[in-house]
Formats: sequence, C-alpha cells, structure tokens
Amino acid sequence: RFTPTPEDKFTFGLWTVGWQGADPFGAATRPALDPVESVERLAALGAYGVTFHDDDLIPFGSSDAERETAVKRFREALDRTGMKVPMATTNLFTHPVFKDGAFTANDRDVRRYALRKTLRNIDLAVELGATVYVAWGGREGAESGAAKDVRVALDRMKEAFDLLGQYVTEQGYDLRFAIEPKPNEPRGDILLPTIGHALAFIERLERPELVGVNPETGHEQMAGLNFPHGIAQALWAGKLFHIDLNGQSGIKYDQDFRFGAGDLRQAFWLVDLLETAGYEGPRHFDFKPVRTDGFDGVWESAKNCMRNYLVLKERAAAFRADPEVREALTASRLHELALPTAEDGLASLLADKTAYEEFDPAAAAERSMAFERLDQLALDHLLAVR
Ligand code: 3MF
Ligand code: MG
Ligand code: MG
Ligand code: MG
Repeated sequence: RFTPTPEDKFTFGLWTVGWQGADPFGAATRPALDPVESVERLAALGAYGVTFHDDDLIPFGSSDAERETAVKRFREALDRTGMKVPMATTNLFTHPVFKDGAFTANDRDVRRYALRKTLRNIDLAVELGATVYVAWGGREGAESGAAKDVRVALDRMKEAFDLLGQYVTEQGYDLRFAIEPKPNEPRGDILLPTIGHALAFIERLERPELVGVNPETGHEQMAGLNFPHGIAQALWAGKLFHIDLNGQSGIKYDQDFRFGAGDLRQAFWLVDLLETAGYEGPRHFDFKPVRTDGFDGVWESAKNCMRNYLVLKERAAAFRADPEVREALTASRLHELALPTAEDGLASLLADKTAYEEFDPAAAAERSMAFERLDQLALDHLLAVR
C-alpha cells in the first residue's frame, strides 16, 4: 500500500536528490551524488523517470569527450532501469556569467550565450526522449529600480522564446516549453513572478501553442497565493504542461520541503484536482532533502514524496466517493455553478423579470451556502477519521 510504480509517473530532478545542502549561510553537508546512482536508486523506489539541467549531467566546462562519457553512462543507466527523461532544463543561474540574468541580462553577449547554451541542451533533451523543456528564469530580475527596464526586458524574454520556438519547429522536434514562475530568490524580484504573469506573457508570443507553465507549489505560496487555484487556472487555459511538487510553510524563502510537508490542506486539494482534471503529465518532485540529514534522509524523503502523493490520492478519492459529501456538494450548489448563467441569451436575460424586477435579493441572501459542513467533511477525510 502506498508503494509507487512507474504507472504513477513520479519523476525527480537530478538536482533534488543530488542537492548537497549548501545554502547562503553554510557549506555543503553531503558529498556529490553520481547521476547514475540517482537513476538506479530512484528506479528501485518505483519512480518513472528523472529530469536534469544540462550542468547536473555534464559539469559546466566539460570537454566534448567528458560530455560524451557522461551522456553515455547516463543513457546506459536509463536503459538498464527503464527510467524515462520526460523533461529537461537549462542551468542559467549558477555560473557568475548569469549574475544579471540570461535571456534578459542587460549584457547582450550573455543573452546570446544563454540562448546557445539552451539550444545545445535542447538537442540532448530530445535525444533522450524529453517532450517538455522547462525554463525557470531564476536570475531574470533585479534588486533595484533603474537596473532593469522591465518592459524592455520582457521584449528580450519574448525574443528568446520566439527563437526557441522557431528552433524546435525548424528541427521538427516534438518539444514544448514550460515557463516556471517564481516571485523572488535568488533575485530581489524575478520577472514572470506567478502563474498569472506567465500565462499573460505566453499569449504575446509568436507560437503561444508551444509554451505553457511548470508551476511549483512553494513558488506560488511564497507569494501568498493558493496553489491549487493557480493550477486550476493553468488547466483551464490548457497550459499545465508540467508541475513541480514540493512543500512550503507560508511566505518565506523557497523551502523546497518534500511533498506533503508544509501546507497539507493545499496539497490535498491539489492532488484532488490533478487526479480529477485529467492531468496526464509527470508528477515531478522539485524538493531539497533537508541538509541536517545524510543520504538516509535523501532516499527517505524521495520515497515519502511519492508515498504522500499516493496517500492524498486515496484520501481525495474517499472524499469524492462519500455519499454524504455528494449530498453536501449539492447543498452547497456546486452543480448550479456548472450551469451557464444565461444560456437563453442576452435578450432573454434582459426580458426576464424574475432575474431583476421580481428578484428578491434579501431572500436570496438568506440561503445558506452550507460550506462549513462540506469543508469539515474534507478535513475528516484528510485526517482519515471518516
Ligand atoms: C528553483 C527551481 C529550479 C527549477 C529548475 C527548472 C533549480 O527554485 O525550482 O530548480 O525548478 O531550474 O526545472
Ligand atoms: Mg522551490
Ligand atoms: Mg526551487
Ligand atoms: Mg522548480
């Protein structure tokens, strides 16, 4: 029970289990992990696949020969274990050259280099079978006002995504892009800070159909936003191309706890949403095993990201199947929300005296929505006391 299999489509970034624990105030507390070991361990735990930044697999500055060896060993581990690579991404934030950003760096040479670094890894991503390419604009931003002309920077961001879209189209690649929003950290403020900003930006691109979002639980919650609500809007827009699952306790630094830690109620509603909305992409964990622990904690937390998802999946299904919940949903008029407001048309709405002239707002205001009972039923199911 609660033991994952590849059909559950759980994936992990190489950088998650591989995180060595260096933070702004302290050095690494764990040695580096070989990507091959990560693939093997995650496969043994029941994961479906792994994802990577170019530099996670091929250390920055590697020679062509070193690059070939690293890719060959990785590919052999994938073949041996049956693990997939559904997504890849570019590291455009670690090297000091990216200190002022990549696609929106003021320095034009840096922008051209960032695009070439990305295009190079796109070729590898496609070779390894990826169909989604994530773009987190970690250092696209500023700490002060005059340092970045945001409107002009957005022109450059659009230019970058238009060029990337042109490239995959010309190459005939089956690859779509997913923008990962984040409000701040490491920059004081980051461009495209939330799901909503990203969705609006995408509609201004040359090929909007090629670009969606990769929202991360903690990133939206760092901005005080409701993650399941943001995911619902991304799904509604047909733009949930990928997702980063983790845990976060309120408006703080990017905590990257394992999935299930942090805001458990939002995690419950998120799983309920993903499992009922027809989302078929990977359930991808982007978390950091706490730096207090050794490798025991790394594998324990990786296992528990998946376990917690499966527990919540069972709890959410129990909630939906409970006859009392169905009754409560009806009492709260959820079925009525699903009815169009004026399927009879505007003229008919204007002619309908019961809609206005004869409508009694005071009487309607007295109808209880009965949300308290509904929410307690959800909590009882989440706590497994029903
Ligand atoms: C940072 C992140 C990133 C992105 C990654 C793209 C290092 O807060 O979440 O992880 O997820 O760059 O997938
Ligand atoms: Mg995070
Ligand atoms: Mg993160
Ligand atoms: Mg992320």
